Amino acid sequence: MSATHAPTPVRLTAVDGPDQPAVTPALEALYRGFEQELLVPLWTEIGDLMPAHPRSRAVPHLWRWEALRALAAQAGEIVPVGRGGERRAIALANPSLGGRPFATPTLWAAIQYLMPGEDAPEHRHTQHAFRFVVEGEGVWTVVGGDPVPMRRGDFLPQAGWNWHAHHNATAEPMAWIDGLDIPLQYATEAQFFEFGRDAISDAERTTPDRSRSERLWAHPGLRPLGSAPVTPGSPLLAYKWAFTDRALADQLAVEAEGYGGTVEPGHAAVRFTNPATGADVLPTIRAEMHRVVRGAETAPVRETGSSVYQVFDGSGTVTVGDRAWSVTRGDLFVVPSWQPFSARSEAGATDSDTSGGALDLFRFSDAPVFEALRLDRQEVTR
Ligand code: GTQ
Ligand code: FE2
Repeated sequence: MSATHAPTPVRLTAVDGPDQPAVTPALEALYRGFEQELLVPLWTEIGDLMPAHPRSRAVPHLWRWEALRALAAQAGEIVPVGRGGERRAIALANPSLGGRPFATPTLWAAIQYLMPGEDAPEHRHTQHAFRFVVEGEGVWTVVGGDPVPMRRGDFLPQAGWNWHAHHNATAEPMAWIDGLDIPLQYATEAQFFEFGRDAISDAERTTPDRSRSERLWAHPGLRPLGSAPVTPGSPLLAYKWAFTDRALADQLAVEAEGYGGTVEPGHAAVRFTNPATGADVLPTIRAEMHRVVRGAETAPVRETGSSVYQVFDGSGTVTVGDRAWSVTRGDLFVVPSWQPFSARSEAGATDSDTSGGALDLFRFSDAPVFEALRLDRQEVTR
């Protein structure tokens, strides 16, 4: 089935300009001829089509977690989750992307909410996805038949075309964020989607403390010889907070002993990687956790490609291009392509953090795509 599209006419306006031909009746006639034949010359478009440096349609924007969670809880009361709609997921819509549910031109970011005892039905799609948990627990995501617990601080990748369902096994509602490459795949016009079974099996509805994937793949530097990765992303389905936290704390301790190891003074960071390859955890999405110690400030950096951040713990000020916000736990914000970003960690009015005063920032981006296309560039702007 193909949609019918009304053809969009070409409209060319002859304008006076330094690099434009003289506006004459002959030029007007030429442009009418171009319109007739659906032709557009480069000389009227080049500034827009081939800018000197990246220009993002997306703008920096901040969403407050408190507001998101309240609306998701409201949705929990009145919007059922089931086959067809598939997920009670509510996406961040960048204010300059035409009302589309796109956080950036390439990335989807949503809050998802499951009520006690609820099931999100099984499906699969080509879009690469992950979950990140800023608070709560009680949901198991079942990926390829493997039930994986979701708890605060856990990062759970799920590469495209894996069957997946989620179920809340507790008496409390749970919220988390999803990141997917939906806008990128939308632009590629190469997506596929399939419904799975209406209900998962009793074995898949169990609530183990660790998934099979973790028991096989979550041993640093140890590759299981009997188990080959079966997906285009990481075979490890959960990166538990205890490991991430310890990696960051150890990095800062090694730095304090005078041996480096951090990105810059007071700024520790780790990337979530595929334990079978060392590459990014998903083909199209990079994910990292950053820790900025109290009082430290990161150097402003701009990069091609876009990012979404969620404050995991602590508070501080983040600066994105010409915007700056005081942020606290759960807040989400967008860094568009080539906009400088920096973060300062400082005490906040509503601090209840357990990070020793540090600002912990979860970040995901489209960097693997830009690296594959050799379009990755980075610049410190100070
Ligand atoms: O949980 O499977 O936010 O398929 C968007 C699409 C979540 C999911 C989203 C999805 C999912
Ligand atoms: Fe899904």
